[in-house]
Amino acid sequence: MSRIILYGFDGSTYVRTVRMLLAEKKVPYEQVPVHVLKREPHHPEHLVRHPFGKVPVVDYDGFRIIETSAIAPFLDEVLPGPSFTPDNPRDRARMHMAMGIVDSYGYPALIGVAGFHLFPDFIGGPNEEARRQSIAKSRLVLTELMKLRGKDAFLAGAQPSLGDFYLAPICFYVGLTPDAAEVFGVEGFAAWWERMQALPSYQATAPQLG
Ligand SMILES: N[C@@H](CCC(=O)N[C@@H](CS)C(=O)NCC(=O)O)C(=O)O
Repeated sequence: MSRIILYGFDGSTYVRTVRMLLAEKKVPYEQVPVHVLKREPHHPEHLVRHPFGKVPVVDYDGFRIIETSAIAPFLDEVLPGPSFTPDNPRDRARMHMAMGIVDSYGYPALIGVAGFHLFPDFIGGPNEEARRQSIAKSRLVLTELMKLRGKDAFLAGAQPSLGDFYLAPICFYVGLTPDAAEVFGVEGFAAWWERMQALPSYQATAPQLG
């Protein structure tokens, strides 16, 4: 059996993306809880692993991988169990669109909303104008992702994919804030969110708060 070491603490949304995938694959792994709010990704020993000071990082039998967009597809391909990458090229493109949208626009906007309420020190203090902009951008992101989903149960088809594992951990934090109803009040979101929260891999990877 391969040895997998995951660097990153449970509170990280990108780390949870990888943890959800590993939970779905039912594969054991070791975890080194590099803590983002304690700024541990910027400590010298972690910068050796990830020169840009981020988590997750994965070692797979000594092969080091950084960036979730590389880690998740790699693990999905090499590990046994069901695949979370659609076979069909169009659905696969939808999955990659979802991952790209979350990475480029969704994460900053949604974490902007969550950070305003939950980690104001980490994001540089509460800023009401930034909060309003983050809410508007978050709604745009979720609206477009739900259009991408269309009539399917999940973002790229009838089954969950890596795209869903990207989005759900970030929504978790927004769901803890007083802005959740406004951010989540876009067409189609509620049904998707209910399905995601029911997944055992989502439930098994909830971060311990406090
Ligand atoms: N592009 C990276 C982004 C990962 C990322 O932003 N991770 C956050 C935690 S969710 C982090 O490490 N932040 C540390 C920091 O910015 O100081 C990836 O896809 O893995």
